[in-house]
Amino acid sequence: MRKLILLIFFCLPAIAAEHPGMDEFVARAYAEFGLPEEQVRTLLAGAEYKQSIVDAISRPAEGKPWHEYRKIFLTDRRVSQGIEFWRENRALIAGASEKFGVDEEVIVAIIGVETSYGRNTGGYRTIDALVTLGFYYPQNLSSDRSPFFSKELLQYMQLANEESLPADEITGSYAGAMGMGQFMPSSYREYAVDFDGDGSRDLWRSTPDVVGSVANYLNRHGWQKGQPVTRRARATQGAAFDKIKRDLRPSLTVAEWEELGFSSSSELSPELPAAVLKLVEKDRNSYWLTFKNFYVITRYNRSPRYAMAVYQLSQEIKEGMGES
Ligand SMILES: [Ca+2]
Repeated sequence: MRKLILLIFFCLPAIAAEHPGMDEFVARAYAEFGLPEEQVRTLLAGAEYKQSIVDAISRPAEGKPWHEYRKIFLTDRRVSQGIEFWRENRALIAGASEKFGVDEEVIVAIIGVETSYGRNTGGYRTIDALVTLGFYYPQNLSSDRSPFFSKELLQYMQLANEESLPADEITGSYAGAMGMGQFMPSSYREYAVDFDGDGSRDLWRSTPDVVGSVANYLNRHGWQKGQPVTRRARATQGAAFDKIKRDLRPSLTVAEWEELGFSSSSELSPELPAAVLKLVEKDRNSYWLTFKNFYVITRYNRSPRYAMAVYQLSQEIKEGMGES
C-alpha cells in the first residue's frame, strides 16, 4: 500500500502537467506571439493548480462594504509608512510627477494600497495564479473571468520573453499582479517604464521604475494634474438616486447634479463633469461627486472602494507631509 501511495505521489507532477484546454492555448500562443510550442508546454507543465488561489478569488476584499474595506487600507501605519516612503524618495517622486503630470500623493498612495510600499508583493507563483484562474476559474462566481486570465497568461509568457524574466519563478498576487505596483502582465508590457535608465523595466527591485510606471499608467489613462478627484456630496431627500450609475465616467456637470439634488460645499466649477457615487457606511450611505481623476484610479482597479481608499490615503499622507 505504501508503495502505491509513493507511486501516486511521484506521478503527480506528470498528472498536473495536463491542463484542460492546454492544446488550444499552445496554438494561440504561437499564432499571437510566435511563442515556441515546447517553451509554452514546459511552462504550463510546471504550473500547478492551487486551491488557495481559487479560494482567494472567491472572496476578494472588494466584496466588503466600504466601512469595512476602508479599515484595511486607511491605517495609521499605512499613512506613516507613506510619509516615510515619500521622504525617502522625494526627488524621484517629484520628477515622476513633473514628467507624467500626476499628483505626487496619488502615486505614493497607490503603491501604499497595493503593497504597503513594496513590503507585500505577494507570495503566489505568477504562473500558478494565471494557469489556475485561466484554466480552472470557479464556475460558481457571477461572471466567468477565465478569458481575461488566459489572455494575461499569454501576455505573461510574452513579457517574460521580452524582459528575460524567469517565468517559472516570479511571484505576485493570487490574481497574477506583480511587483510593488501590482501590474498585470498586459499592463506591465504596455505601461511600465525604465525610469532609472538602466536598460530594463524592473517593477520588483527598482523603486524609480515602479514610481515612473505608476505615474505613466495614470497619465496614459488621462490623469489631470491638480484637478479634484472627489468631493463629499450632500443628497437632498428628493434627490434623483436613480441617476446614479455603476459606470463612474463623469456624465453630467456639477451644476446638473446639483439640480438633481446632489451638491457639494466645496468650491467647484459648475461646468466640471462629474459622476455620483454611493458608499455604504456603518449606519447610512454617503454620497460623493467623483471626477475624471477618480475614474482614472478605477482604471487601475475597477472597484470604486479601491479608488476611494487610494484618494483618502493620499490626502492623509499629504496632510502628514505638510505637518513636518
Ligand atoms: Ca530600470
